[in-house]
Amino acid sequence: PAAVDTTAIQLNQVGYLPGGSKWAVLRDVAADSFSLVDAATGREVWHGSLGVASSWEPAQEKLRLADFSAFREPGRYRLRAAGLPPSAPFVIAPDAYAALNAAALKFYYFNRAGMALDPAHAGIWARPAGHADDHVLVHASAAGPGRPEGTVIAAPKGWYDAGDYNKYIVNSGITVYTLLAAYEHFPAFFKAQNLDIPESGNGLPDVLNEVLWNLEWMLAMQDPADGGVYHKLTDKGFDGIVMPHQARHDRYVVMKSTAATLDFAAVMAQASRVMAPFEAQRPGLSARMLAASRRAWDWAQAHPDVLYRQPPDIHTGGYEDAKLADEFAWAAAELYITTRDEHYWQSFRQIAPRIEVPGWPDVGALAWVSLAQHRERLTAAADRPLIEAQVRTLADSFASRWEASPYRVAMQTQDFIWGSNAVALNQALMLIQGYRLSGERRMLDAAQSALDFVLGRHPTGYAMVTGFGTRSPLHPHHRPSAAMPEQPPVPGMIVGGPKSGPGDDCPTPYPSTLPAKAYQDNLCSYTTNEIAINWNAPLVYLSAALQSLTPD
Ligand code: 9MR
Repeated sequence: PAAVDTTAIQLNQVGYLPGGSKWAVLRDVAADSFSLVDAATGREVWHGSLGVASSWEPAQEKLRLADFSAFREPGRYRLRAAGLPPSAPFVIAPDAYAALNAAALKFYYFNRAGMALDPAHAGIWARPAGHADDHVLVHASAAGPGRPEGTVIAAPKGWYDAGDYNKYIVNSGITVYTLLAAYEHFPAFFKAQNLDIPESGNGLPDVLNEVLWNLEWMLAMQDPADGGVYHKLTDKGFDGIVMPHQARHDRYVVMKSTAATLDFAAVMAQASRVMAPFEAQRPGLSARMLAASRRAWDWAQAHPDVLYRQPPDIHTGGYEDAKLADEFAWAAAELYITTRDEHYWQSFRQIAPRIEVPGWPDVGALAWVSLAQHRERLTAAADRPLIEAQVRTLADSFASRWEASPYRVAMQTQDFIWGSNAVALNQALMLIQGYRLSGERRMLDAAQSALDFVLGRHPTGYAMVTGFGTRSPLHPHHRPSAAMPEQPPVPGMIVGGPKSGPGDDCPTPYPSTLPAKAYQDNLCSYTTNEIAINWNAPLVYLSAALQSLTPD
């Protein structure tokens, strides 16, 4: 347990950028003012007034806000107010999120399937290779004329999805998209970054090196006979708490689904344009990705409504999505941007998906984000005002929620679903798009607040990323971390976060049933304390965005 009470004064336990907005939340405080003190000497460096008392519905605490945005001096500080224990220490630094970003990306290396993690790159988290996936069986549900049931295929590499050891195309889709979008939007930031992974220094930015590990697996998930894409590569059931190399059950590819095939089409089109300038490093790869994307698109046209249905003998994650219009629109948009072929624009325009916070079942926003990013290079058919208006309207709605929030976050009660931390981060991803289009400072500030939220300006008092902040999860639902109990958990992983509804996964009770407080740092809590590739990706995006966009 942390020596400081991180719930009395809730703030970003990692820190703030000098020119960024800086907020803290104080619980049950009688004083009307607060001060910032130097963490080493205790000397007061700044003081300010607290806002009026209010309550935030998802946490129901009596709280007051402290705004110290005007204080910009780099250093290490604590916040104090009469009657409360001092806050956790935090920094103000021009590179406040650089280490966080690198760790959040390096998590993907730690979650690689099919590779031994050597001590030179993995340090104390080194481990033998697991899941070579060079002998994968075609499940009955995936059988086709070219590949009857039991056919052996190879689909190596890829990332484990989460705390489990399975690999799912739908969740890989939004994850790869978000990481590639981070690179497309902030190339200078990533070109300067070295993650110290085995490929570092090979002429590709490390973010691309890492994403290629998963893209290569995804390519192997397409049936060469017809272009359809398997929904997942999985064991029949979840493994126990063992290291990857100790998990030796048979592996299967299960069903082809329209959602998986369209998500594949979207990210292969995107990856094709991202890889185009790297022909020298990876000859032919960009063209191969585009061809794979087109074939997947064509399969989905011929099979527009194949929903994933879990076969009775398969018990791992489902990623079942019954609403496919957004997947069609997203694939169409990415193919349009990459090929400039207007028939894909027409397909997108016919659907014009509703824009809402992105998530694995809701990918429509990803299409709008990509179109906005590439708006100057689209053909004449594209409706630029519509594209900009869609993105700005959603970002504006989150900024308005943030302004009206007693807690200064866009999050509301209904947002505390499974993976609430990633909901906050994906709202911020949309706020960043709004800021990039409009230059409206409140959108940047609202995005900053989402990062603050997951890093400790949170009713639980947790910085939700392993290894960061004063009080962070020590027992994430992550098999390799749990199977190495003598080590701290793998760093840089964001946990799912509190979730409304009865938490019945643990024998130990949740500390609260309130939506923003129903969280426990316990291995059993797969509903609130698991980690996942799709939750880390917007953390990578947002930390790079704030680091790149916040004025000095
Ligand atoms: O993130 C997924 C969440 O939206 C679903 O409600 C939940 C239950 O189906 O599954 C989550 O995804 C899990 C996946 O099915 C298996 N690997 C771990 C994922 C994170 O918990």
